[in-house]
Amino acid sequence: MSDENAATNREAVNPRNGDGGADAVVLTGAEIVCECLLHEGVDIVFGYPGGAILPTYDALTKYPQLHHVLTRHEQGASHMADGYARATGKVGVAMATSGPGATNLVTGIATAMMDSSPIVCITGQVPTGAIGSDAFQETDVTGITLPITKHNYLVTSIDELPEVMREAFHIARTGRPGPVLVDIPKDVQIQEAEFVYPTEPIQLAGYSPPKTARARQVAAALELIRDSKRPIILAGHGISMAGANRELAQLAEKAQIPIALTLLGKGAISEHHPLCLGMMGMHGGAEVNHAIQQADLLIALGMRFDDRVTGNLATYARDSRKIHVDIDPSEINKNVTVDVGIVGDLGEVLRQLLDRVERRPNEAWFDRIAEWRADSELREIVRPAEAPQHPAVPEGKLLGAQVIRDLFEFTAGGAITVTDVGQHQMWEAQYYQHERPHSLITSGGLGTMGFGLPAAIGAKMSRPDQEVWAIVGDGGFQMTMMELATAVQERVNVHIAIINNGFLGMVRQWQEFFYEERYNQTPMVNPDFCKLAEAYGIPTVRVTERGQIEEAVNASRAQTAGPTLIDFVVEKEEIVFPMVPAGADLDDMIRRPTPAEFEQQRRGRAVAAKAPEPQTPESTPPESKPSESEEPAAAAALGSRFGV
Ligand SMILES: Cc1ncc(C[n+]2csc(CCOP(=O)(O)OP(=O)(O)O)c2C)c(N)n1
Ligand SMILES: [Mg+2]
Repeated sequence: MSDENAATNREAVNPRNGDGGADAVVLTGAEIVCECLLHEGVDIVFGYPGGAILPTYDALTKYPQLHHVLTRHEQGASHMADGYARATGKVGVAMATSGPGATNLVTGIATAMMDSSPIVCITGQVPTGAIGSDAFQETDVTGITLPITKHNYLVTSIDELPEVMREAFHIARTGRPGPVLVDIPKDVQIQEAEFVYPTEPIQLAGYSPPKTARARQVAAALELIRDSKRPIILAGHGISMAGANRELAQLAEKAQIPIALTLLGKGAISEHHPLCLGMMGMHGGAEVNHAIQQADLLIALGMRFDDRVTGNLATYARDSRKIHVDIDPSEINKNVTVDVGIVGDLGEVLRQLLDRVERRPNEAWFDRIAEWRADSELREIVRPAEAPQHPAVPEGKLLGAQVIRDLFEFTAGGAITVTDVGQHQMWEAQYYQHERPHSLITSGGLGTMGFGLPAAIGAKMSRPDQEVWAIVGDGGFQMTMMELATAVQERVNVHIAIINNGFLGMVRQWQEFFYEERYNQTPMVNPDFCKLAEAYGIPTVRVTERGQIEEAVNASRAQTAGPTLIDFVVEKEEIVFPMVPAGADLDDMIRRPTPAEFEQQRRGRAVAAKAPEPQTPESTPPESKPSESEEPAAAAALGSRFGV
């Protein structure tokens, strides 16, 4: 991530003499925090006050350029800062008091860490003299967040404060971005000192994010590309974070290499691009996973071989050579051993490769992928109205997958979508095709339920020009739905789509597949979400049939002030297909049957109902066999429960 957003809106405010110059002035620690925020280009702070941070809240009154958003829970503040950051690449800022305020930020910090999102969290701390005494609302937040921050600081002297603040933003936004926490004891906020904003270049021992690749590594990568017959690019979050989208497309086009996307890689290249295959991994396209397994060269760009995209590492892309480019050296050879590891900025490295890349396209490789895709299309349930429908689609039921597909159509694919975690998240990934970077915001690494609504509020506040949809499950929404009040208070025009299946749907799916349909603790008694939102004064509509979606979406889009909410009441027992069971081989997927297989199974079930007999192995479609996984796979259940 570049430094370009830094220090842009510095309208210097010196509350004591108002001249804003670089000359030293005497300020409190709290005022220094505000000055530094302005220097860093911050315009919005998401937070929640309390005793140990009160001096800074008081100082904020003198800085009207810093708009403070009062969340209803500190978790909301860290997710909003994260959503704000992901939508623009600017650093998001969250603020909280000590103790419970600080610990409430933790889930949001860990979420940002796992997805390399640049946020700075500022927490109040008990006075320095009281640290370690179990003082009221004391907690060791730098200790707690050590493993989930890129870096953190406890500021024990006001003299350190300006430099620490500057470093915090620098570390958050440079190299592989991530969260930084600055913990400031109350007395440090109150003390006074001369303040001059440091201007000398930041030099941190042991921290200098690499830029270009070594010529030898570039040559080695080019050789592997030239010799490959079945190459595939694996594009991750790093592409959009580095702003290397154009270079990615150019590389793929010049060398005629297909591209598979990780979940956070969506938006790296338009999903309508002919070389873009779509999403890989646990709920990725079967044709994409087959292509990865059959490839002779993986070119992994800004992705980290997460277990959700590799499946069983022992059998992962066994016959391929591997190139891995990442800004973070610790990612190279972490999960997957590679032939060529390149550490550098993706934009720079891709430009280095682009200059000299050559390859003869192999039509046979594209033909194979097309065959796999044709097979996937047979199994597809969300089809245009005029096409014959898959027999597995239940009559008169609204499917979550259909909702997402229609939302994609009726927003012309142009919205920023922010999801929560669960089945709806995977349907979003499968059915909302993204064209632009930063247009899908989702918790990929930590998989944080409750992320969706607050992150969408943050995203809309950083991109007020964009249409923003929060696509949330009925479970996750209830984890942070108190932030409806924040959206109302700030008049944030975020459109909320609840995919309401009355279940913790994704967990229910695992119980169906791997725990013999024991649906323990996954059905939910929900509130009336429309009435709930109406209590906040939010316009709502409930949708129970596919035919109602267009009108509801249009009505929602027509509202341009404040939030709106649609309660999509969908089929309870829908499954996200395909699925690679955890730990299984990547191409050993549970598939939805083709129409022909489905009819065959239906006939088989009818016969079995007359004269019950154990299922023959042949009645299970070949690719539908459950694989050996760490889950106690209930093989018998799998054969009979393939419909949606
Ligand atoms: C904070 C948190 N707790 C638990 C989980 C485990 N989990 C993953 S998906 C899921 C169910 C989500 O249900 P819902 O929000 O209704 O979405 P659906 O799957 O039904 O679309 C759960 C409990 C999680 N990801 N995050
Ligand atoms: Mg649900």
